[in-house]
Amino acid sequence: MAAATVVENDPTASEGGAASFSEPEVHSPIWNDSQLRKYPFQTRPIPRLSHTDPRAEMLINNEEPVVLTDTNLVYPALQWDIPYLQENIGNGDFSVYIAENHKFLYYDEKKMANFENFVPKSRRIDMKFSDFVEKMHKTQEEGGDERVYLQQTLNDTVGRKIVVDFLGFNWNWITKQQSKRNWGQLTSNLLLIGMEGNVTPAHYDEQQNFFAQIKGYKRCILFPPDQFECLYPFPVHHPCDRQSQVDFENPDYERFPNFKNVSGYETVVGPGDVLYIPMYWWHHIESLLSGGVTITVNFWYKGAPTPKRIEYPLRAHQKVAIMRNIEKMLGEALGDPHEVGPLLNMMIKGRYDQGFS
Ligand SMILES: O=C(O)CCC(=O)C(=O)O
Repeated sequence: MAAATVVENDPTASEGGAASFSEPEVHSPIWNDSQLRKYPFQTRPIPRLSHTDPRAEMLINNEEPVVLTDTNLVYPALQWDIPYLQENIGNGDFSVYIAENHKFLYYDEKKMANFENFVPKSRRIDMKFSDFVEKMHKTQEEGGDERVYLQQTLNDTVGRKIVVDFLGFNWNWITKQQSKRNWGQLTSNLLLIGMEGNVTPAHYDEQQNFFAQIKGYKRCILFPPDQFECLYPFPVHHPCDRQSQVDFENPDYERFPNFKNVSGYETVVGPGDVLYIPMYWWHHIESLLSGGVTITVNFWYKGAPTPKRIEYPLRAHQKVAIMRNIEKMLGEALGDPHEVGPLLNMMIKGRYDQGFS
């Protein structure tokens, strides 16, 4: 699997297609290239490993992505489908995003006051689960561009069977992962129920993530934090903070020339797979085309506290954290987020952007 444009579902690879460290196994293909969107950059496969393989431990320790194929992390949830959830998920409210097309660019509603001209391309509506299912079926039948995506933190409104399934997750394994690396608390489990073809555009999170696939197949393209310059995140005060400004399907190379140098890692996860998405790693996630509904539950953990002794040179993700803090401090000091850019430009232009003789 060398390029995002020529990804092959290698039938000799372990289930899901992406070959790397795995022993050859014979499986009939479960997805094919035609179900993957086409992008103009190269990728390498993310290793697929058993959770008992020492190489998997090493990758997580180094904060590099890996797909774990046999954690049983969400084993009881592998029976979840729309009818089962409709029966058992309870009568709580669910956040459902409705987008004008397949791209669900996240935005922080709290930051919308900073950018009054910002017009989101999706809207969030709270609805009951049965209304979501009805809306999803209707959207599918209509066959237009509009899509829906349920993204709701699991909470105590869920029914008894879901609670029992949740308690049956492999907490033993995941809690060991957390404590071994001195990660902070589990902050949330986000339940994602998406339509085929839905895309979550590239962004990074400030949390460690075990991304557990339950139903259907998702292609996950990741970029390390040192590709910040290729991915052009929105300013910190913008509602789309942490999201790339680049439209992968139609990149504007004049505005974003370094996007030509971007190079990723990718995999397709299926039921039972758990992808480790390290904190500050960019991720673009798409439910396969013509692949049916997808269901995922993620496990977001706070990162480890800053070590008492800082080691130099700093790592790329630490520099990203520094840049974020500078943007935030300047926004506060200047009293207006719109003054951050001009001040940074004044500080840099002709001084730090030309090299020194
Ligand atoms: O699955 C998706 O569409 C997005 C999930 C995501 O961005 C995350 O778990 O951090």
